[in-house]
Amino acid sequence: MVLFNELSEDCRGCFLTVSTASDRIKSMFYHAYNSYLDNAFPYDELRPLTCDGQDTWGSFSLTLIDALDTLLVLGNRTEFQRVASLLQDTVDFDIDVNASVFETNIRVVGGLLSAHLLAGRAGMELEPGWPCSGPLLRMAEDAARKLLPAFQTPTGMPYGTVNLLHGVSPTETPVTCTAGVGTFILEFAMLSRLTGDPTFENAARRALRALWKTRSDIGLVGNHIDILSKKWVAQDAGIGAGVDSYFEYLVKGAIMLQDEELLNMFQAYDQAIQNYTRFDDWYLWVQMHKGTVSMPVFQSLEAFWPGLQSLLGNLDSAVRTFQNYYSVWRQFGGLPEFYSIPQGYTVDKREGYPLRPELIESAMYLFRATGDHTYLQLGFDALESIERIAKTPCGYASVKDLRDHQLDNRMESFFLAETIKYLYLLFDPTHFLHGGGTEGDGSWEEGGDGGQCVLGAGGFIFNTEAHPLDPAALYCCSRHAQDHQELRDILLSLSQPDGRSKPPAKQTEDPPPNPSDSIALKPGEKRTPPLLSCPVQPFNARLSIFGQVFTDNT
Ligand code: DMJ
Repeated sequence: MVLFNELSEDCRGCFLTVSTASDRIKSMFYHAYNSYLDNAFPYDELRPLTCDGQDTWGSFSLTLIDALDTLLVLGNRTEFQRVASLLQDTVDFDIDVNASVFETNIRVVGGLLSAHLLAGRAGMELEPGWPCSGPLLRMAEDAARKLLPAFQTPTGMPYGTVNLLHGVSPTETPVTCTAGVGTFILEFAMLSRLTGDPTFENAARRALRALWKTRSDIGLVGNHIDILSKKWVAQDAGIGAGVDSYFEYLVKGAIMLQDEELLNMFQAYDQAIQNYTRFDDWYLWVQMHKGTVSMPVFQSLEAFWPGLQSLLGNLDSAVRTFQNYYSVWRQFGGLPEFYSIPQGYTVDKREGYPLRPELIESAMYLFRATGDHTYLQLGFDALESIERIAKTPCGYASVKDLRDHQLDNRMESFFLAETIKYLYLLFDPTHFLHGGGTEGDGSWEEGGDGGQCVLGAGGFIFNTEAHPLDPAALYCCSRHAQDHQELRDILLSLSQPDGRSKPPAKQTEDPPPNPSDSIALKPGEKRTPPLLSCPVQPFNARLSIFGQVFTDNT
């Protein structure tokens, strides 16, 4: 919670509002959540105007899966426990449903993985060996396995849709959006490291590398690609719809996995994006081969970009871009899906605001990085607008048109997974998800086979559906640690001057290495700098972390 003495003079008048913001956000959550449970469960989504439910992205009680970790974020451990058990009893992925590979991954696999990793903190009874095993992990793995047939293509780039029972339909279109190819590495790498099955991470990496090779001579990617022929079908390059989370996952994948390859990819893209698409701190759409402007439009999905830039330390431009986007919010009391920059107005048939989180997400990162109360103000504005425009007796409805406040009969699951979560976290800068461990609430747990790792002691990485993943979990499971040791042995043997290989480690005698062993120097061994390093920073600067503190030592 933000304290009174932390507020600037001009914001002290709003102290009362600040102090009650968290309560208001909780009420918002429970109004939406209880309405879903009472009227829509087990359907995917609540229809807030007719007060009933509908299946949308599958048929797996999507809103409940997506909302599960938000319950814990708001401190409701008992309901988290109840729902985690309920989902185990009721959700079945063996269903004859055509599902979006992308949406199922970010909402279902991401939601279950995150809940699995938070289960200890939520007071659930843990299986021996957690987090390397557990019922929610098995569910996440089960769901992800249903997606794997989509990746079995000659290029490694996935189809956009898969039937959960029968695999990819022979008549399935090979055209996938860019984000649909490149938004898997966070969930799939975590899943591989926890389960010991490298298939998921390999599939995600293969798709990323294939996509990278298709960039144009000027370094841009388009919007939709034929994953069989590798031809770009939609050649608009930008940072919004169809592309957004591809860039997000390169940055967050680089941070979570300490992966230089992903960071290099993003930095090359970022240079091209800044050169060709950025004008006055807006980002336009351009033709991917020529760099000529194809659409001078800002899309609400692009509003994640200032937050992402802040993770890289590009604060000045992030702040200026946020101001542009916030001016649009103030003009309409929400972000229209499309906004024509030259006309300063909405675009025909794109006047809606389906309660998206992106601007609030950026505000959360930028408040953490700067402490500037502008970002809290955006939080107040969002709270007021959503209550005033979108609240119905039965939940919150997507705004069909921000000009006249007509509503749509839909409440997307990301409203509970993301919008409310980021809003809550914006007003609670000491929440464990911002830093955790001794600097946060002092609570962390040991996990892994034989208690090999410490969870919850550092920062979390949010997947694109705002499901927090604990990077420490990557090093918990011996099946992964053992692979790591074997790889290390091979590399060491290759580096022997006479090419002699060392005998492989005897597994019966050599237990899997403790993660901390892997960074201990052996006699005569020389320390090489890590690819990415995070020097210690005062807690307040931690979120800019990833920005100011992340240094590329290569
Ligand atoms: C969410 O499902 C995710 O944030 C995704 O990356 C983009 N669209 C919605 C929220 O707007």
